[in-house]
Amino acid sequence: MVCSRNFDVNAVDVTSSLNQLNENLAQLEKEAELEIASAQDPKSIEKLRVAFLGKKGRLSLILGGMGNLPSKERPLIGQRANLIKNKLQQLLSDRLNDLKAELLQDLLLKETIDVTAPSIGSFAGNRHPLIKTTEDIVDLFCGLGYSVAEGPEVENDHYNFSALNIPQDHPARDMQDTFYLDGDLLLRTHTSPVQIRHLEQNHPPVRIVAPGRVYRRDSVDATHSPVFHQVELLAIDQGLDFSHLRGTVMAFLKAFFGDLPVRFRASYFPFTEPSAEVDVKWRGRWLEVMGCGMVDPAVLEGLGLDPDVWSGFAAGLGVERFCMVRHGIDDIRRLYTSDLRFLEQF
Ligand code: 2U9
Repeated sequence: MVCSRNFDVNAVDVTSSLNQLNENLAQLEKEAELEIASAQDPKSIEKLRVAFLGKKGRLSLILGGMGNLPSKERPLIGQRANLIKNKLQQLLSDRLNDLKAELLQDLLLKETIDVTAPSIGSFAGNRHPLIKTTEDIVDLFCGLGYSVAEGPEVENDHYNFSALNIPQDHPARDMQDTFYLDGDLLLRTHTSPVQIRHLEQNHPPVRIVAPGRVYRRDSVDATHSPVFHQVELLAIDQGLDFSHLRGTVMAFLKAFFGDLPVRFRASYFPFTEPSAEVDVKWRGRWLEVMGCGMVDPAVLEGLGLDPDVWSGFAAGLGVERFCMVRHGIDDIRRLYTSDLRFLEQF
């Protein structure tokens, strides 16, 4: 008997190619699912995307085998491949989002601030001893009813010298002693110009204290610096005399140094008459701490104030000296070298 069944060899080939393709796709899907699920970081996700779905990835390789299929079978395989591709893309993207969320969570946990942890201390800055001393001095005068006045550090000849009755040939005007700038500008050698400017704007009675930086052409040594700080005070009223000056200076020195012996020595300044220098007895030695005097009538007249009606007293001190005495500092340069080991002590 002749076998009547027709056996189409080509049909067998097509079926096996189709099966093989479907099997490969199923295998790829399964493996990709497993590997995506076990990826541990975003980099691995990207590697998997390239390995499975990239141009030269496994899906493309499998689809390359579609060439063996008759054209009517291709759309079916193509559709299935697309479904798998979309599914894997979704899985990759979901896993990536999960991993990113986990990373963020880890980071947040790591960066959590334990508000109950003990402090490591604060590194707040400190006021410079010169500033503290200036503030203390100014505060004491404010307690006596004085107000603070300030003015420019770059001055002119009139406010720094002429208005203060300092003659043309006075040594302070010398190039050796004053820092001159262009024209008749200069760096103020004392804060007295502040009081002159204040009196131009304010009619007496006046009680002001003028703190600030001043400049003199001194060479640097243990007690001199070309830049230093002054506090000056000025009181103008009717009926002020030397007893008011003395009482004010004594009250201030007592408040600053405590109960120390104080002496007044006659002296000379062009802007005060009479003038005095004041010493305190500090650790067994007389120490000069300030100068003072009754405002010279020539200065009052220059400001349009009648010396028969108005009188006043003034005083000036160097803050560095006060600061050094108070803290036992032996060299003025220590106050300017910004050495933290020194500054942190105050
Ligand atoms: C006006 C009138 C008078 C200010 C004064 C001193 C005395 C004085 C020195 C102290 C140490 C300067 O830093 S120092 O070298 N100062 O001795 N200063 S009376 O007299 C004035 C100020 C303004 C209108």
